[in-house]
Amino acid sequence: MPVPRLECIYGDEGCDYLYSKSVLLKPLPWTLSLAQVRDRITAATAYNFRIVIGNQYRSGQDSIGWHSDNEPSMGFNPAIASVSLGSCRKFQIKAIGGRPTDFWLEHGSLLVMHPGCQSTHLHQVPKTNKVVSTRINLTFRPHTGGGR
Ligand SMILES: O=C(O)CCC(=O)C(=O)O
Repeated sequence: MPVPRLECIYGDEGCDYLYSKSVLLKPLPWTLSLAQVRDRITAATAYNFRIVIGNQYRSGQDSIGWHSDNEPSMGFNPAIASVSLGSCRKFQIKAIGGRPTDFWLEHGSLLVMHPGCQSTHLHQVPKTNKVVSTRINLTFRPHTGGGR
């Protein structure tokens, strides 16, 4: 089933990422630029990351629906750091069963979802009818190998 965005993955060798029980992403090796961004986020947060998933939202009709990032391969209660580039898009987060809070993720912003967040909250980037050009989002994630 195609997703309404383009996606890619870079990371450590062997850190395959399975999501929705059906989509298997196999990482390309870290590029110098991605490794530099990763290391700056680690220096700022003290979290370590082994993969980065890139999403490209080509227009307002590209999106990601409500979900939590709780794939077993990231281990229990992962910390996830999210960098946004390009167009500003609305990011919504809500406690499970709760009401959403909106954040506007601007070019160059860093959003950190600390351990525990994926167990208690869902997040999404909804579609918009506003004219927006490309946005790229990079989510830096751990990988413990669990579940695969
Ligand atoms: O594009 C974003 O800001 C969120 C991406 C996301 O939720 C994900 O990759 O799981």
